[in-house]
Amino acid sequence: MPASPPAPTAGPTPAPTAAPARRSGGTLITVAPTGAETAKADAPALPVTMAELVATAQACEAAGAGMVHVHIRDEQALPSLDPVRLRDTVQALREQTSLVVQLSTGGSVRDPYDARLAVLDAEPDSCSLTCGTVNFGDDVFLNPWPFMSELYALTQEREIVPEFELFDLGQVAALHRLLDEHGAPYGGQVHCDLVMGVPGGIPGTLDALAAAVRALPEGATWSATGVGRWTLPVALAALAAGGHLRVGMEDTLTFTRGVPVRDNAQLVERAAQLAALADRPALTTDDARAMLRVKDRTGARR
Ligand code: KMH
Ligand code: ZN
Repeated sequence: MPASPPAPTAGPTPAPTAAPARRSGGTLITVAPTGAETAKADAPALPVTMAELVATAQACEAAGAGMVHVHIRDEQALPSLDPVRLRDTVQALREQTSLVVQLSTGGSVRDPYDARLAVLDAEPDSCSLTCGTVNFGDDVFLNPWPFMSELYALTQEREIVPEFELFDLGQVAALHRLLDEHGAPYGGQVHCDLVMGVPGGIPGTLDALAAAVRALPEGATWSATGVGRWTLPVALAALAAGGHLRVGMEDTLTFTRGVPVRDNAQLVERAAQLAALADRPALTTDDARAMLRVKDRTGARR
């Protein structure tokens, strides 16, 4: 657990500065293949072993993914933040794919803060950083200011690019506070992911997406993720607004109404098709690295 909370400050009220991103350029497709919420028994295609995760990542890279957002599981396929397993996972993904490797620091709603901070010891290219506490179905996903603040400072120290996960509009204000108090992220590019449609968070509507995008810091890049039935509406709205896409079995298990997802690559293939239709085809992994300005860890790659 990080140090006790500082005295509340008034905090800067963010002016809505970010114009919707231009429609030019390609589309970063991030795949979130596993998550922490779904049981393997309920979704047999969910990648839970290292071999399954690497095979999924390879198939998703071939289908157009540029980055992989990783949650790992233990021997019983339960969510895990085991440090050795995390490090081995990063290494395996680096050796066997070219994807930008992003580790989740959100973990599951039951993971303690110290284990979530220790995720950075595995030296990923990127990590998720959720900008506030949010109701999460019947649970609460805890991200109090001291934790966020400590995690952000650690990303700067370790030269890891954070992806700011925004589950609600108020979290955009907390993102501005992070940037105001700690400065720019490693690499200088602020990259966000709007996670829309979580029960308790921001809905996956066009109005909500537009409001969130308007409030982002100037120059920020962003992707959007629609959970469950919000997957397609959010993807289409994000492309229309110049954003990037995150898809995967972490966020949806249904391909179309009543039809279960075959596997993660199927979701990436569809995202790549939508991006191509929008005349913003999927970015290569090299382009994804350049866009996110991740550290060159070539020495640690193949
Ligand atoms: N599993 C959720 C409680 C993240 O990866 O950073 C949190 C989550 C966000 O998935
Ligand atoms: Zn996640």
